[in-house]
Amino acid sequence: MLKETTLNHLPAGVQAPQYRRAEVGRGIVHFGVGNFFRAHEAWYVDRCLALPGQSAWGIVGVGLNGGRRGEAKAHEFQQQDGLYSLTEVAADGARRVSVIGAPREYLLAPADPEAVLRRLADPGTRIVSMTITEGGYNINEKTGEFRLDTPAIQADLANPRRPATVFGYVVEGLRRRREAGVAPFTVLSCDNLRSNGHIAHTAFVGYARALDADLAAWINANVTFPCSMVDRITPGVDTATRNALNEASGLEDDLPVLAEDFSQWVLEDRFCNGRPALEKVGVEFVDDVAGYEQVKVRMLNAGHILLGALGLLLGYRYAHETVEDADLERFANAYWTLDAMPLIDAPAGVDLDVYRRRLLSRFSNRAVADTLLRICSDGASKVQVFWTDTVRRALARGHDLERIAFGIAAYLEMLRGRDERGETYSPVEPTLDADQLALVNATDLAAALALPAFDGWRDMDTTALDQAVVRARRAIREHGVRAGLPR
Ligand code: CS2
Repeated sequence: MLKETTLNHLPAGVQAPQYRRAEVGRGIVHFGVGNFFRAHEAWYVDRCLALPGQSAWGIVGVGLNGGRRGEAKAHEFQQQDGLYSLTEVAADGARRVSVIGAPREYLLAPADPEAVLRRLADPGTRIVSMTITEGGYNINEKTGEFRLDTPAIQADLANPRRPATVFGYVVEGLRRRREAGVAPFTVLSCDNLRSNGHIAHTAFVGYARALDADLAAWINANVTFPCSMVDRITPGVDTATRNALNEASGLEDDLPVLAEDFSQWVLEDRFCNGRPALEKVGVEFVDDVAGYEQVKVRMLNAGHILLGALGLLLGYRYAHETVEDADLERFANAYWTLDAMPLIDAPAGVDLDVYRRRLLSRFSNRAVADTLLRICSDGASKVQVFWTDTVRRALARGHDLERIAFGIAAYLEMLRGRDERGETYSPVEPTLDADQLALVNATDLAAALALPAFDGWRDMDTTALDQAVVRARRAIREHGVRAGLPR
């Protein structure tokens, strides 16, 4: 088993943490210790820890979900002393395996909420980062405001000293710091959102305001919420993948992570209480992240869900299969070059066509074996986040809507859970209830356009778009995806 005590005899070819773990502090608390965080932020921080003067920046991981799964995950982390292996694979199959030691501790919030609050209030905690998914910020897309009316937020507002949501925890942690005269921490969103720092600001200050106006004003004045663009394709790890990874590495790791060799992190340098020397390990610090994030979200993420929906309908299950299909590759290229790229304000020095070509090569990485069901999971939130700007600009400029409509149609048809070969699969849509999901099977093919996924452009005149979506859905049903693809 991978543990602190086995670090001295790792199999050949596996790199151990390059620092003394016992000396590593707990400067960062992270909510949402999923595979992406473990392949991205934790990997950057891990390399920082090997540099002189950086030992304060170890990570405390926090899991918010209890239940059997949450408990099992916490148990695995605790058993392995927070250690896990990361396998990075290139498109040509070359791989590198390292043991990541940056996460020093894992706290399961429902099991011990006070331990999490103590950690948040501790002066040693100087950054609170999070990967809580695109849909996790509880923002009403129509108003842009934090939603106070959900049961989870209502419960935290009614009992703010015993919170259960990330908003409740972070704001209670900040309240304790303010009361104790301790400087606040930076709140760092690492989710794929438009202006993720601003959205995090809206969310946390919005929650605090509903609780205590003075505290909200203090947070507003003293806490920083840097924007960031995060990027690394990190597939899910099922039992078969876990076994294959362990077989290849020679490790006995219950929590291995797999990722592509590419990684990018662009950050605004606004940290109110210090930060690790991330610039020394490849993180780019810029004044304005917006352009980088437009490129990433509207090209990679939007392309992902587009190819994901079309691919699932055609009977594919993996990302690389979609770009190996000449029709889908052509369609994705048309979407990027004709719809997405002309509307992106790319930062100086970023060549969108180079970016597009690199995307195709990244998507073709077979060793990553990224599943289309993962890519499309929570599509209702992703469509909203990844497509809204492109759709709004296209509507405003009277731009050709065919490909966009076809993408929306494919997403809706995909939700029906049956591919063109008649095989079924189970789309993962945690935010949609049964009535909403039933809309995709309604006889009225426009009915599903009422889903919140499309709220981002509902205030505009969408008649032409809606009609094109209905036509595309009919074409997909009658002639199949391939025949229906806009030329
Ligand atoms: C994917 C992302 O699930 C998705 O929406 O597009 O997880 C994607 O793999 C990452 O954003 C890559 O950085």
